[in-house]
Amino acid sequence: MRKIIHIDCDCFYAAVEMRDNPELVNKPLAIGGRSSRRGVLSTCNYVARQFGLHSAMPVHEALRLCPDVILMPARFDVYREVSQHVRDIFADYSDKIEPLSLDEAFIDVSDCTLHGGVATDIAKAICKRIEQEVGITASAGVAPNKFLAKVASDWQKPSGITVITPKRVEAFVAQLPVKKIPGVGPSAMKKMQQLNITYAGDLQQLPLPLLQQNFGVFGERLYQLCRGQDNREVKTERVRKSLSVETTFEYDLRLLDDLQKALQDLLEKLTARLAALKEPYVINSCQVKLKFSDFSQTTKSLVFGHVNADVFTSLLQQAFARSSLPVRLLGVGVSFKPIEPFTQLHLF
Ligand code: TTP
Ligand code: MG
Repeated sequence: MRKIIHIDCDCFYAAVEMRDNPELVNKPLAIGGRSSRRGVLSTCNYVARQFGLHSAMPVHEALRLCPDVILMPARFDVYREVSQHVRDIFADYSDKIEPLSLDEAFIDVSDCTLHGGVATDIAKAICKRIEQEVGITASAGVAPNKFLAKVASDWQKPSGITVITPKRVEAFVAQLPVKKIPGVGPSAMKKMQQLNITYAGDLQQLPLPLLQQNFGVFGERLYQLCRGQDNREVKTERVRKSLSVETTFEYDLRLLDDLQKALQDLLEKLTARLAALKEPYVINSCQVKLKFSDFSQTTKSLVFGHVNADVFTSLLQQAFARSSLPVRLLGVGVSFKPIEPFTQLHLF
């Protein structure tokens, strides 16, 4: 029995904009729109959703429903960076992580021993850390498989954690509207209506051949999904190219001394994370990242093959000298050399 967590950040692009400009928090906000070529919203915050706005809505319709909506252009570079930060948090709990997009991922925590191995507590910890360390909120689904975990993360958005224990699976799918099943689009929904089917529980009454007759190859999958069954593994990402850890301080730090203390903690964490890596690696370079109180950031790196405190201290000093502002975030990381088959032989 697997323990799968699906995490999906709440109104992701809009959440990042609200984080960086808190004045937007209680106002209707949409991303995309005028600036995007297709003239549709990428997403909008939950205030805007109360007016009926949603992703992929044409701008003119959004403005008709909510004339006061604030339209902002997307800042993909920032979203990618935030996404990486969220993924770095996941990596503390498992190395079986399958990102589906910038703001969502499956995490297989079957082997995680943190929080007593209790998947619900791990999900709570992850969501709390995303809020505290990244400054946005996420929702989580906890279940014995990917299908149920994904449906669950959407169940109580925003900031909701929904748990479907193995015991609850049967009752959960009985009342699960079929339109919530991934893959059931408008044409499948039309068929469902013709067959008088509303819930996954209704679908269970149909024998496999009838499902195949009505839904083609998707029929067999539906047969499993409506019973809450899904055997798919969490597929981990390709080759890892880098590893980093960072921390956002409760109060911005002004003194190099204080940063150096924080650096030692981070290096310990980095070393532990490296030691826990299952795949072989060769370090190519070391990097220090600083984010200042105005959110500007700088990185300083050096081609060097080990995690060495003196090297990181020197990188920190050079990065710190680049600004007179206090520091809100410190990060340390290493990048890996691609491993040739020949080198790999030696490592194994
Ligand atoms: P979603 O997770 O689908 O949406 P969301 O995070 O904005 O809101 P929710 O709280 O419901 O999860 O998508 C993640 C991001 O992907 C979203 O912030 C913007 C982008 N996106 C688009 O650009 N176009 C789209 O049609 C959708 C659905 C998302
Ligand atoms: Mg989302």
